[in-house]
Amino acid sequence: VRRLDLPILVERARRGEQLAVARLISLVENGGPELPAVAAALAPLTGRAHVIGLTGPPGVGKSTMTSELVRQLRAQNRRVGVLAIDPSSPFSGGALLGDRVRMSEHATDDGVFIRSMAARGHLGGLAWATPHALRVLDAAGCDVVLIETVGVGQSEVEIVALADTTVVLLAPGAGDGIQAAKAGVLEVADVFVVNKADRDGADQTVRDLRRMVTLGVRADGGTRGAPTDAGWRIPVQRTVAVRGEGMAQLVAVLDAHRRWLDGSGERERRRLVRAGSEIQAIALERVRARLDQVRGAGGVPELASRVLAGELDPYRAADELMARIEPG
Ligand SMILES: Nc1nc2c(ncn2[C@@H]2O[C@H](COP(=O)(O)OP(=O)(O)OP(=O)(O)O)[C@@H](O)[C@H]2O)c(=O)[nH]1
Ligand SMILES: [Mg+2]
Repeated sequence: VRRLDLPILVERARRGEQLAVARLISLVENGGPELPAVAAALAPLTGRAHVIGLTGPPGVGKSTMTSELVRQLRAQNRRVGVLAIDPSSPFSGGALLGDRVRMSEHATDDGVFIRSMAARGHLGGLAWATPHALRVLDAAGCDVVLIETVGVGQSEVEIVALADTTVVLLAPGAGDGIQAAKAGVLEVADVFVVNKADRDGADQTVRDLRRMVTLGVRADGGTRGAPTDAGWRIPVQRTVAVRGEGMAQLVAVLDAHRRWLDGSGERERRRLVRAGSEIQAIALERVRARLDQVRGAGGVPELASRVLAGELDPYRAADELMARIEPG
């Protein structure tokens, strides 16, 4: 992108032009030298979208639900963005193809912006690229942005931390619940959904989750909606996503959470935390790059051989390395 193209591109994206939105997301995803300029151009246009993360074990129905949520939100004439994070896990092989078929009914709707992002090949997963893509969709006037991730590891939990509202999907049966608990996704839930409620054991799973929520099984000191009267009571919604059942109720629950976030100041607090970690990540990346630039005497290989030779301990070596990048 030539320098002068950027304001035009951003203006087109702001008006909701699909091509401009896709182009901006590609730009930020590639992490090129335009990144700071793009971020600067988008910054004044963001902060409106309700970012909803959907996570849960493989096959629980996240993509089906995402598609159903899009349908519901479009019926209310809201502009919707979808980010599907492909974790390149062995579980999701071929899943994206099915998702494309499912999503194809929305493909010609100019009020829906769909993007798949591959986590593979990025150091540290997608954590750094996702906020950029979110800003593009936010600036494009999306009222809601849905992020779908498979809840099987730490990187998914990190991505979920980008959401205003985190929905954890489970299916009937203890196995899924235990799996989710192991992955740590239970602790980040603002809303529980028991999907596949057409299957046996749905009542039991709903009961288990409600009990868990009532007991306040939270690991983070309660700032993410502990079940107090003043806070947010984590709802447990039953759905049959394949039949669209429970979806209107789920949309109402999500809207209620957004209102609670705004009214309680919690949305502001979460956004501050998010902005802080993004600044920190960018700064750390810069420090790392500057450390890498120290070559020859005082560079890492040279310091390492001095540590091996017993001339230096690793702490003194780190001091010497840091001294080389200190300003002045
Ligand atoms: N019986 C039943 N099946 C469902 C329901 N929702 C989704 N499914 C089916 O479950 C399968 C997996 O659904 P997906 O939406 O692809 O699940 P996912 O969580 O996105 O899967 P991954 O992205 O691979 O983790 C599909 O065959 C769906 O048709 C439901 O409410 N009831
Ligand atoms: Mg999926």
